[in-house]
Amino acid sequence: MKTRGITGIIVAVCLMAGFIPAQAADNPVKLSYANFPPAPTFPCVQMERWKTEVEKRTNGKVSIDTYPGGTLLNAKNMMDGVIAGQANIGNLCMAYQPGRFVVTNATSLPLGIPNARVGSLVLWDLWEKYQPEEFSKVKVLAMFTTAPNNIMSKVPVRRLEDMKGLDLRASGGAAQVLSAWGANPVGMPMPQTVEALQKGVVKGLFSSLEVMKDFKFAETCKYITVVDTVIYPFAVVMNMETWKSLPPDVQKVMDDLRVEQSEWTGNYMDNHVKESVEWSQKEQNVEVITLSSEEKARWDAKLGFLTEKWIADATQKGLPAKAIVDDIRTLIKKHNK
Ligand code: 3IO
Repeated sequence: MKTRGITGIIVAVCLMAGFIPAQAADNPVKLSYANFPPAPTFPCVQMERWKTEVEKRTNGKVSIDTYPGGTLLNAKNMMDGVIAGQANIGNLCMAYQPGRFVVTNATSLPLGIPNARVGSLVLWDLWEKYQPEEFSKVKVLAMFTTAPNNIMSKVPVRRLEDMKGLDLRASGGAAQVLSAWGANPVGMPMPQTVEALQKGVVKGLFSSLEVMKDFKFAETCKYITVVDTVIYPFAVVMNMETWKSLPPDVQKVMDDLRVEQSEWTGNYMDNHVKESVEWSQKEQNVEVITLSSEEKARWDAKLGFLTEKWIADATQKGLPAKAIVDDIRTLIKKHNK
């Protein structure tokens, strides 16, 4: 009895003196965060930014161990790994499982997302409005997109005819765009592309241009053809049990970060694309090919059917497909102001 009373007094004194945060910092909630590409690439840069902000804003109550480079979960088992609790948090590219993320992958239809900042905000709003079933087993912490994809290749692509049969790496909606242009899309997650290019399995890739610098693709791909067409959508998800176990003040920090983190990542991507293209031109002698407006019109004319086809397929799956596409168009206008 007597001892308890003394303990109570000690606790009370500690509380008054504000010692509790220090104690919490000694014993923080530890979370693992898995990512599939190497540390210097944009998905991992945004992961480190989120980690830093959460640790700071929770005053050390939370500490996050990050696992870049597929060391904990890889590109294709990210979603299932997080659902199963192999990692508390994971970052995934939705294009790697196109049939699984039908609603959010509609952002990679050729609807004119102009940059990653707008793309990220559009994707976030779309997800929030439709809350598709495929995310019901996880807590969504951020969503963002790449900048529009362009062609990076070992051989110059100056006209639509140069695309015929060209082996280019791409996934999901971006791969369908390549097919429509007559190229031969080869599907694989981004990290495998380094070796595929070296071995000559592909002659280039179709993705956002920051990879020229971050993966050093500029060393093998000496040509960029600017087509600024579709984006790749990404999500950051947390295991639902982990989410439920977090104290409300920690949950609030993470909730308040969701849109901010999504937009931050879009902005980072847009700026980094510029840097990467300048570096590729100056340091790697890369040629940037732009299409004349007549030539670009020929490329665009090949893509019209993709959205119609997506609407037909998604309608058959019972989705409000037409409304989803209309919403994406409206959201692009809204965020592009
Ligand atoms: C991507 C994936 C990992 C690291 C950097 C990246 N930049 C663009 C992407 C998009 C993507 O996943 C892809 O397959 O092109």
